[in-house]
Amino acid sequence: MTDFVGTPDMTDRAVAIVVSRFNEGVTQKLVDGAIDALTRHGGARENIDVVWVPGAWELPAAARALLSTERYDAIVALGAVIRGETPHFDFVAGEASRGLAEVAADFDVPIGFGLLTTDTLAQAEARAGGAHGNKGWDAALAALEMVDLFERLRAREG
Ligand code: INI
Repeated sequence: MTDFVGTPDMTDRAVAIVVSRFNEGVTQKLVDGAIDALTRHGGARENIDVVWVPGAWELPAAARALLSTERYDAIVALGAVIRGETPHFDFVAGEASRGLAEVAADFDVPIGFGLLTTDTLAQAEARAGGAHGNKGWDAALAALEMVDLFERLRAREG
């Protein structure tokens, strides 16, 4: 039996953070958390690009455009969809999530999922550096772990 587990390590790797401006007070904190996670795990700032889009709906298209450049080992997708502020919450949150999963599968590149979907602004703030941690940090770390895991699995194949 062999266990495979990735170790988050951004040394010599490039990551793009794609983030929505909608609810920017929250999403900027997610970006701060993601950058902190990446740099604490060996990431050089020049290997981190931060790409802003209008809202969560635009995240999958931007992720696809970024991965088409073949410059990145992983993407970290960040946003905040808050139910109280929109009648089309389910469409925006659902399609953004589905779209990101589809892009990750199409390109075989990890996409860390840091899209908050909450009922209230307070719940989103609690997950962006508040009582419930920082989901930007978590998404960045998950993306790095998956990059390393994929590399280990490919090395095993070869
Ligand atoms: N986008 C978000 O990222 N969060 C939201 O809460 C939100 N609300 O409330 O509507 C939201 N809407 C904008 C959407 O993502 C698109 O940017 C817009 O429809 C233009 O395509």
